[in-house]
Amino acid sequence: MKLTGAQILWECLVREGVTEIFGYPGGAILPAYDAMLDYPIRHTLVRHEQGATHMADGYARATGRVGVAIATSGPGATNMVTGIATAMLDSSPIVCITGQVGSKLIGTDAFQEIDITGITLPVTKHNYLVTRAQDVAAAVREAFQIAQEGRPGPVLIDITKDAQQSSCEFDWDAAAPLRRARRETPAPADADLDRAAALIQSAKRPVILAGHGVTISGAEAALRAFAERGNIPVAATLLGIGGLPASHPLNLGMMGMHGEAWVNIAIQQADLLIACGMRFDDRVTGKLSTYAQQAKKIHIEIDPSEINKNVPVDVPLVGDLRRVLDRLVPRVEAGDRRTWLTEIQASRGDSAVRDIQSLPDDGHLYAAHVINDLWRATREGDTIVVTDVGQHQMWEAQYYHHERPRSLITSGGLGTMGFAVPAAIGAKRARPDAEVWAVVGDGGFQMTMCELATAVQEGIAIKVAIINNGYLGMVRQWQEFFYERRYAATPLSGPDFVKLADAFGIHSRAVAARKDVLPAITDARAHEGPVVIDFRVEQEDTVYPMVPAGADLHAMIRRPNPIVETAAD
Ligand SMILES: Cc1cc2nc3c(=O)[nH]c(=O)nc-3n(C[C@H](O)[C@H](O)[C@H](O)COP(=O)(O)OP(=O)(O)OC[C@H]3O[C@@H](n4cnc5c(N)ncnc54)[C@H](O)[C@@H]3O)c2cc1C
Ligand SMILES: Cc1ncc(C[n+]2csc(CCOP(=O)(O)OP(=O)(O)O)c2C)c(N)n1
Ligand SMILES: [Mg+2]
Repeated sequence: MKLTGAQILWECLVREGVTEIFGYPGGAILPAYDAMLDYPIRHTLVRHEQGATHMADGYARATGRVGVAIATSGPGATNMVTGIATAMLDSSPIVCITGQVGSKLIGTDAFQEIDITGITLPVTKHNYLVTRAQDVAAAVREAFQIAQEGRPGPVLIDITKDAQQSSCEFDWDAAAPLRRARRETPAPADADLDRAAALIQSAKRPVILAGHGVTISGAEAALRAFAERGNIPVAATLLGIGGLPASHPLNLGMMGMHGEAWVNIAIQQADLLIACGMRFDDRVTGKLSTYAQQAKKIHIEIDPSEINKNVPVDVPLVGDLRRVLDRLVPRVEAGDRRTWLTEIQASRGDSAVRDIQSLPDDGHLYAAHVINDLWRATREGDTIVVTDVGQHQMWEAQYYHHERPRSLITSGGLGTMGFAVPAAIGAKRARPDAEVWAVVGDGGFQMTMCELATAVQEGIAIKVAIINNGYLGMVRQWQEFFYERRYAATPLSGPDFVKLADAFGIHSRAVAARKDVLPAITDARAHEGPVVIDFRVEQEDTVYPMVPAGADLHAMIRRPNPIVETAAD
């Protein structure tokens, strides 16, 4: 059958199972937009192409399926770069499609011509410049395979206008990925699994480090079986949260820069670390030369380039986490680690007295209260929280106790402010039955708040909780600790967010007292459409504990004990 390149694009996307796409039109992608009307795909018109990429990313993280974004050439394409990099750093499978000027014009500085494959080379897993209609199908099929296989990530397909317009014979089967025949997923040898099992057997103070790979590989049940069989406590990275239910007795909580003190102490005292689908980010390890020095290390990881990258390991197990655990767990003998678990429990008690939740009410509204109440109100339901980047992101990780995988969506590696609102829209598109909350700072909200118009136009009922502290709070915190409180460019004003939401046609209210938090959340949940709540929280609150960048993991700055911080602090 003869089709245009534009038709082939949609034909292939539909066959890849795509039903939702996020994008913004323009001249170089117009043939594709025109053809789109004849295919069963719902298009969400964004307000900025960065939003389209974060929506595709939110869609992907909520489901594990590939999210798709589309934009025109030049500025449309460059606006996508931040979202593509965000997906790259967090191993999120998205496919981005951009229009390109006609193939004969390439290299002439034509109107809206930009070398987007060149620009995105370091932030994509792979990218394509397609200049002929007959190459569209193979590029799309291969892109979907590459985005998902092994360690997932973003792929970009740049299609010239003439490739979209000209026609050729469409043959789906002939376009099956050939050049890059599906690579065998690596698998560790039995002997290595036996070595790992022997290390686990002899360990008295082991800790499992659960990362994003747990969810990516669907290894939640295997992880739980592993932990329970060996009686091994589990610490999570920020992106590993939800891999084991927060309420599971072996779940310690988050590790790293803003991880719980008892978790970091346990890691520093461990005699064995079993890293499961995590990449020893610097936010996780602190200073490498003093990181878990007494511990042997087992690293289960699909990407061989991660092995020995930051932390030297004793037994690398390269492969898909779920499959590796399925082979490892039967080799692990039941372990009695009561002494170790009791020791950890003791340091947990020490932290609890410092917790802001346990401190007497001083009349101030703290972000921790807001997050904790949000958790209380939504914990029974099917709730996804999408956070932005900053202090509120860390408080969310500390005070919202996630029971299920994919219930926290957050930008970890690139730390992209402006992520939350569009990613929440994408997550809601992917999981319309779930309740989706964006927890966002007043700074990050102002970066992509234009996407509220998208939510309204498309009827996407996200709930937005602005943690409004009048500061670029996380940077202010660094200035407080490390720059003698010289607050250069961190005090931040904003519009009246309630009036702003009103102008968008969005239900909204402001909350400044602790007693009003739950009623506002209840009201938002009862409201059918999108909602914005402006939580006016303590301005100079601090995320504790904090491992200063590059410091020893155990050298945490702790919340002063037991003094309550005051507004003057
Ligand atoms: C302000 C701020 C503060 C932060 N503070 C902290 C903090 O205190 N603590 C913290 O943990 N993080 C923190 N982060 C996040 C941190 O920067 C990293 O993003 C995070 O630690 C990465 O977690 P990860 O290694 O589990 O996930 P990723 O970076 O997504 O890595 C996943 C790993 O799993 C592997 N993998 C993928 N699929 C599979 C599979 N099928 N089988 C096996 N392996 C697989 C990948 O190859 C990769 O190596 C912070 C971020 C910000 C913005
Ligand atoms: C796009 C982008 N620019 C700058 C930063 C650096 N940065 C990290 S956290 C932060 C402050 C965020 O402020 P806000 O959104 O109000 O959240 P808060 O920390 O106050 O909760 C900044 C500027 C970033 N992560 N992303
Ligand atoms: Mg702020």
